[in-house]
Amino acid sequence: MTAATAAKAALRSQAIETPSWAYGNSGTRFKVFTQAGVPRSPQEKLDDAARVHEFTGVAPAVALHIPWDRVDDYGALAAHAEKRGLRLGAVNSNVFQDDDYKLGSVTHPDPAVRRKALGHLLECVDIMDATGSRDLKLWFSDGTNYPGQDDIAARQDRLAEALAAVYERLGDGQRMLLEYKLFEPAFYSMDVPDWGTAYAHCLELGPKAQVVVDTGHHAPGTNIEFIVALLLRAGKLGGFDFNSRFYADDDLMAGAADPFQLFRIMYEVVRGGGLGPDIAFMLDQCHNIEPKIPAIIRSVMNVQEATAKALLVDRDALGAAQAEGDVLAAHAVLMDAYDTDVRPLLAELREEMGLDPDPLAAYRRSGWSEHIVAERVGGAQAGWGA
Ligand SMILES: [Mn+2]
Repeated sequence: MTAATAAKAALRSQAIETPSWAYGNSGTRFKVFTQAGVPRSPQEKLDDAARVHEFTGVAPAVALHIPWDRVDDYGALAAHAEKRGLRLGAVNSNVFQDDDYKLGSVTHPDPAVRRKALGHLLECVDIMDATGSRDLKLWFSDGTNYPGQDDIAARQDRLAEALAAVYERLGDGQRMLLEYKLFEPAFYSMDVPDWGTAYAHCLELGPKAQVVVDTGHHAPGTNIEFIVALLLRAGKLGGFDFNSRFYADDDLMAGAADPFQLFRIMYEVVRGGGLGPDIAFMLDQCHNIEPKIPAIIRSVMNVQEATAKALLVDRDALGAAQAEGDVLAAHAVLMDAYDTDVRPLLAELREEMGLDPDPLAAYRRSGWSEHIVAERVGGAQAGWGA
């Protein structure tokens, strides 16, 4: 098998999960901009996600966010997805938008607030039972703004207690993915600021607890691929939230700001044998100023391109150069793969999959964008409600 054939086989089975919230309105803390044709319901978000999958062939799952995607009948929502060739992916919890959570959720000093937050997390597992979702994604906005505001270690104890209660509730085949974030909304201390904190909690919990790496949640200059390699080696990498950042948690399109970094991350994934179903390849982005569906298609393609380049690294040549201590030759092997234009290979793959070689052009021609602008009139557009 040639390298290109092997790469295509791996790319064909890659599943990139798109986030329901990326289809809705979003913005910064200054302004949420609305767009015509934006979904008014979780069902309409799935209708849009189905277009992304239709034209890329590799985006079969959609992550939900509760309460933004709350419905009366989650089984019916799963059926709605299935009818469109999709499945419901990770359930994302939200314990950051109620007034009660001003000082934290599961780490709040008041036990009543902690109980409320835990109740929401357990509700998310109930929803997973109904949707057939495998992963519960936990991100906590919890933290403090001022030294002395609360007891740092006590907050870790409260966090551990809540995580243990959720872990206990997980069914067979279900997992919890713990996300970390360096700062924001808390500015002095976040309760899960980094991979090490997430890893320590997941290690204590057991095999169903895994770390999720959101590429936008690190300090500038952080070597994210090192974290990926380390977590993979420890069997604790549960998934990714892909997005791009220039300065903070910008949530821009994956691969837009630093495609070389995305390639380096995907190389560690390939090298560590992580390109399978055990790792969730999710997008976590907001499209504030650009049209949403084509932006998501473009992001999926960017992840595919980085993956293709990572698959083309000549591992034998790299290993030989590394063993000989030939610094420049080893670096050249990696760069040769990165510098390869993989767009023809991906176009070929799409044609083999019965797809248009150019997903963005095919989407434009489909008329879906005009259709939703004409059809989705009235009602309340979905958004993250900030
Ligand atoms: Mn995230």
